Amino acid sequence: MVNGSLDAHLFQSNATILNWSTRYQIAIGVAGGLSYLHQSCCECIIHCDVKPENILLSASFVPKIADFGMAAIVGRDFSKVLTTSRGTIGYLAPEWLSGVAVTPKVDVYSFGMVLLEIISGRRNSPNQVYTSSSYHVAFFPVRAVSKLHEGDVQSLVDPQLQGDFNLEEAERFCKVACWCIQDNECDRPTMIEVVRALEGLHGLDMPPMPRVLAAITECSDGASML
Ligand SMILES: *[C@@H]1O[C@H](CO)[C@@H](O)[C@H](O)[C@H]1NC(C)=O
Ligand SMILES: *[C@@H]1O[C@H](CO)[C@@H](O)[C@H](O)[C@H]1NC(C)=O
Ligand SMILES: CC(=O)N[C@H]1CO[C@H](CO)[C@@H](O)[C@@H]1O
Repeated sequence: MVNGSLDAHLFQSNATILNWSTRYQIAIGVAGGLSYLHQSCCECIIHCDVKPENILLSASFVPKIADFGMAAIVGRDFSKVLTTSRGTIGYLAPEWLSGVAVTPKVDVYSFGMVLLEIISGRRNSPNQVYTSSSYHVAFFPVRAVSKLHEGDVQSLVDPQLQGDFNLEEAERFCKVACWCIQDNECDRPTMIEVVRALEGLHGLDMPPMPRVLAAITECSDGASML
């Protein structure tokens, strides 16, 4: 894949900036690929390590999901319990830590995290923000849910695009991403629903704030700040 992996294009300062229509195409392409793995093959395949490093780009920026080293083939009843958690910190669904059977919804969670990174052009990793009296943790996914509720998705989009993006699509993408990263897998859409929602064919309600993520931003003095 001549254009390398998505992380290089999103996060490296020397890379050419991906324009909005390319980001749109990449997001829909990856969602379609995961939807195929989950629902169209004979067995359900869970990738288990969806992240920008594993999304390769062709010359015309068509995405391809790569690295199936952690993938799991599960039966249609999703009863298979994977004994060790697989994947990458920052993209891991909370149920990996609880020892329950994993379902394709772990990929939905990771996809939601990647989608936020496609929108913002930066890593979601939590940053400690110090002020004179205290510190708090700024975590982009939590900010994304708040801003979505405030109707201010504009401020979440990669500033390198200099405002050159489709706001309606950005709002749609942000809403989908925030549903994908819900704590409870039952609240997350399936990848087929994600594709339809990204394309604007399936409307979604306003997603609630995921509590597990919100807890990350709890302030040292007990107050929650953003
Ligand atoms: C950008 O920088 C990285 C290291 O930070 C390097 O590996 C890469 O080859 C550079 N890419 C271009 C297009 O110069
Ligand atoms: C976006 O970037 C792609 C790939 O570089 C290019 O083919 C396309 O014309 C660009 N679209 C716009 C609207 O600038
Ligand atoms: C940004 C970037 O690296 N674009 C390259 C994608 O691949 C095509 C085809 O090889 C190159 O022409 C671009 O420069």
